Amino acid sequence: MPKYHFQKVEKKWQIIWQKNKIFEANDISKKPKLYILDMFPYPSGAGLHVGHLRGYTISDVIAKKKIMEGYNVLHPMGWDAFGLPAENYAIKTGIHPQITTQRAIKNIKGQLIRSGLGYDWQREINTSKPDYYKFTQWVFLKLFQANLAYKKLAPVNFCSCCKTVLAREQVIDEKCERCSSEVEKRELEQWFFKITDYAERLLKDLDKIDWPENIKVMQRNWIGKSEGTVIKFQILNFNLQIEVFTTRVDTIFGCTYLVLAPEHPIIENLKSHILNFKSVEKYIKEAKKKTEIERLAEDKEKTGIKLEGIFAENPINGKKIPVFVGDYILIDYATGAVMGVPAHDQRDFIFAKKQNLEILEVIKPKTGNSPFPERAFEEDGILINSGPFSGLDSQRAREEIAKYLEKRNLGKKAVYYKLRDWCISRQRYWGAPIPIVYCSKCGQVPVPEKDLPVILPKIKDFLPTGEGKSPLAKVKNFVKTKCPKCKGIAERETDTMDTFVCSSWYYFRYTDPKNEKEFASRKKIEKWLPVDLYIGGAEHAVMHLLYARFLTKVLYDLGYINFDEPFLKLFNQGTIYYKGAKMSKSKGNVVSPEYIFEKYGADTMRLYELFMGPADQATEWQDKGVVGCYRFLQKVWKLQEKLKAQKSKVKIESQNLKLLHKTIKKVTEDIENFRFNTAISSLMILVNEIEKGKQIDKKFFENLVKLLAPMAPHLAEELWQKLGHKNSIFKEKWPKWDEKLAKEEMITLVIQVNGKVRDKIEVEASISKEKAERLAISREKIKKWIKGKEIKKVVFIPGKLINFVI
Ligand code: ANZ
Ligand code: ZN
Repeated sequence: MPKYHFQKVEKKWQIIWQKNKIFEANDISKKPKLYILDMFPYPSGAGLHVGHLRGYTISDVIAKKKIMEGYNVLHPMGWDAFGLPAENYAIKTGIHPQITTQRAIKNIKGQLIRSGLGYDWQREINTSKPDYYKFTQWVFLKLFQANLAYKKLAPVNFCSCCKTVLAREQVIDEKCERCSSEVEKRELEQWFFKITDYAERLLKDLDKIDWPENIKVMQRNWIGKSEGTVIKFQILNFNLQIEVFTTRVDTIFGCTYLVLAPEHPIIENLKSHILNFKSVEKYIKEAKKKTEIERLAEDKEKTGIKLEGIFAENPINGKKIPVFVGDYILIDYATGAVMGVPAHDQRDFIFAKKQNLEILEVIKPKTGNSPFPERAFEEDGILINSGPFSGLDSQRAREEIAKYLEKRNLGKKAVYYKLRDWCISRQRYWGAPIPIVYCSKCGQVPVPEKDLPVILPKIKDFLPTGEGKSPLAKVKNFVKTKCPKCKGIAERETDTMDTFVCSSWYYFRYTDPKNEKEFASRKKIEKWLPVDLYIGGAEHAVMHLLYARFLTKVLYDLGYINFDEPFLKLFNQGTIYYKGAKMSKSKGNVVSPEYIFEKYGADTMRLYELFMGPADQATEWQDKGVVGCYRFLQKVWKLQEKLKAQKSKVKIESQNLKLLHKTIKKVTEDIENFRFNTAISSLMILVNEIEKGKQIDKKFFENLVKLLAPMAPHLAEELWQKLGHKNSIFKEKWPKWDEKLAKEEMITLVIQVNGKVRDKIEVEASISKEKAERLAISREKIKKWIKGKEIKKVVFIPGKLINFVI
């Protein structure tokens, strides 16, 4: 029997698909549209390993099935080509990032094509090309014009090894995400996008999208909405006030001191009256060096220094209280000052013990005992020692006290968000230049749209400078320019944009990738967007996914688009592990797709990626599993040989027909619900069944091939051709099932206790032992017999009876 020569066959179909535009989207077709999007990769020199291919395989199977179901599918791919990984790789090898990126793209594109992934390569985009970043710069201008982009001096997280500013998200455990060096705090002029203006909408609109709950929770936490009260504390003997923000105004009678952030401006005003200012100044200087994460770390001691000679007044009872500076108070959250309530906040409790401050209990638990005075009692309860508010419960007290303060103009309700504005400045070469010009007369002048793109000059010396300046600052003929307004001599901004800006709008560009005038035409945007299904790794839970949502809302507000959420449905594929660790180049435990292509073929790889476990769960790659999938495909191939050798036409036996329709139903629904592994299992059962029969029905076999096509497209095409068809199988209709035939047969299951019939139930014929047991135990008639008794054994005869031995 001739073997299946997958290598030749796979190559052959990859060429035919490309030539016949089988997987290209149609801008004018009247068929219902579907936009299925993968998170685009950054072109790393290392290429892809089989772990990367899991998500791509999943989206590809869905896209292919949807094409067969009659949808006009947009399934594009491109390159997130700017940024640190590409640049670091270039720095390491000494070759210009443009060249290394180009090489990496060529390599990865080859890997994707060899995987049989059906992308519309006509729409390929590359964020590092001028025709793309022209519109990244346009996006910047739109935000600038809308007052959503601004520059300010800001303390930033700086990595002295990568020589660049890092976003808050790129700092992990006080270390740089990329190189693991310690992160420092520095003050630099930075560009920001005002994402904080959108905090409430970013939060609220999570309710209208179909995303995994864990990702929504992460976004909610990241946005961090907090409702509370701002209270004004008078500074004694000065006409100055300190505003604090608290979520626990019910504890105000227990406030025995205040703490200010080291950067709080009032310290400067009080300078000459602070008796120990020298020590205070020293403390502040030290604090500014630390990173935010260091300052907030739970396990770190909360330090502070008293402002000698300064006192404030608690507005609720006129109590005179001391004021401290403490580095665990952040200047850029809420008001940058807090009231200390040591009896009801553990952090304050430790602080007060250390500083020998008064600790006043003002909340008792409703029931049970308080952990106070061993530690702070942090929950809601009943107020005590709180004047007229004593006896109220915390929630009521918060309302009443807020009202009381508000009436006297001493406080008001307030809402704050943890979310910060998005710092988009990078002092790096490999990014889109920020389209701003500085003129001594006109100040910050945006580059006019007609002058875009501001081309990133091709330079040899692309190493970071380390002074907090971009390498572009060294390129004289880039920096020197004319002011767009007054035509006088001016200088360009030399920072480039965070690559998350490039990837915050790329899904628009696929709809109209060659448009030179607009980021995408309105017509094409409205044809394709929003994205119906977005697939990628859960590591993008906050940054990319939040920035993309933000940008979509901005473009919506500016009237460019008519929807305000970019991704209707999100799916995160599970991580692949190998030899006990997450598969990754740095751990040295990668399986290269090339190895699988050569030895087993792309279809085997695809099938295994899908079969290895539930698609959204982490799974271990097993070499044995790959072999199993390979054998399965060979078996399917052999069926075709058998069919060919057979002379007479056969009719399918009715049992098999039922199985076929059940399988069609199952595979269809399973793919719809990302249950690829069970879809494949049912195909395996079907194949075994066909194999058992003496003869094979052609129509029957054709249906099997169609069901297999999205997962093993090369084999399916080849079989389809061998079955005598001229067209690609992806031009065929997805099989339909007959509900009557697909219906589970029902049987009467007898339930016995100690061999005596006690009940009967109608169940599906294929019921498992576990399910039968669960059902049987829940029956009233059975409960009566087994209640309080130990079940020693359960006998199950499929399709007939279940017997409990007690
Ligand atoms: C008094 C109090 C008593 C507090 C108590 C808590 C418990 P969220 O918004 O949920 O994180 N806080 C306010 N501003 C701060 C800043 N800039 N830096 C550090 N901490 C700050 O919690 C708000 C609470 O965090 C506020 O409520 C304040 O401490 C602290 F029994 O005020 B609380
Ligand atoms: Zn000017």
